Amino acid sequence: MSVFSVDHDAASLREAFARDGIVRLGRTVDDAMLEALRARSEAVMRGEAPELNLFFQHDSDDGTYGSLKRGEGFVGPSQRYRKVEKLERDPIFHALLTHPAHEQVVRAFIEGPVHLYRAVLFNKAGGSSSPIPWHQDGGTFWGLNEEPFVQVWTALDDAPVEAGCVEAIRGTHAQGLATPLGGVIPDDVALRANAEARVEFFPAKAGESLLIHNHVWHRSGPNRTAFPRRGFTACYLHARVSCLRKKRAPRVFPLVFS
Ligand SMILES: O=C(O)CCC(=O)C(=O)O
Repeated sequence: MSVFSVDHDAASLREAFARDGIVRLGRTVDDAMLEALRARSEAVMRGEAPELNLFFQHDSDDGTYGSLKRGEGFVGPSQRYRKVEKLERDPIFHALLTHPAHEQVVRAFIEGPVHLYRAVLFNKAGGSSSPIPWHQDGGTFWGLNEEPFVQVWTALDDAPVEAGCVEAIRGTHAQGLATPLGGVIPDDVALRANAEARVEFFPAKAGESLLIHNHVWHRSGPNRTAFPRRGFTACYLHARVSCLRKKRAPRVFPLVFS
């Protein structure tokens, strides 16, 4: 694995992140690793890794977020899954989330042992795919005793505007959560904040990463190209962060950097 170092030293990264809540990290992953990740994504969606017991969500038939089906999981081989989670169980994705360039970024924010909250592939199949609305990755929905804030998103394919690149509103992380529950930002809140006029597009080339604050308002559009647009995101936690859920046994988060 060749190692790219990110475009910032720790101090300038912290400054940009505190100000904007989203920072371009430049190229972090080399072509060989990208090839392996893309091939693995396709294999996983064909159902070739049942032993990993991954979480799947298929894209909706009509290309809207509102008609996504929840709770169905794997519904057969398809390259139209919009989301695959628990990828820390896969050695190829595990190599990405523990990549030295990503550790360099995480270490600018978290000292000591680092745990992983989630490792997710966001796939937008070519031709048709649903957008992701404005949201924040936190709140009571995430069920933690402390709000997570560090996630590194990496483009596995070129992600231009027309393929549904990440979009965000700089600085919105500083206002905290729009709702205590977190997740999707209600339309009236987005309207009052004049979100449409403030949106910024973050197109990325394959292998480039973004550092995203969990509370920065972000979303992505449909993929209007003929090619897949895959992005992988890993959210990291201080080891002191714990799961608050009561109905089932609390989650235990895997250690990624010791
Ligand atoms: O990959 C995308 O389209 C968006 C990713 C995202 O929303 C997230 O990481 O929370």
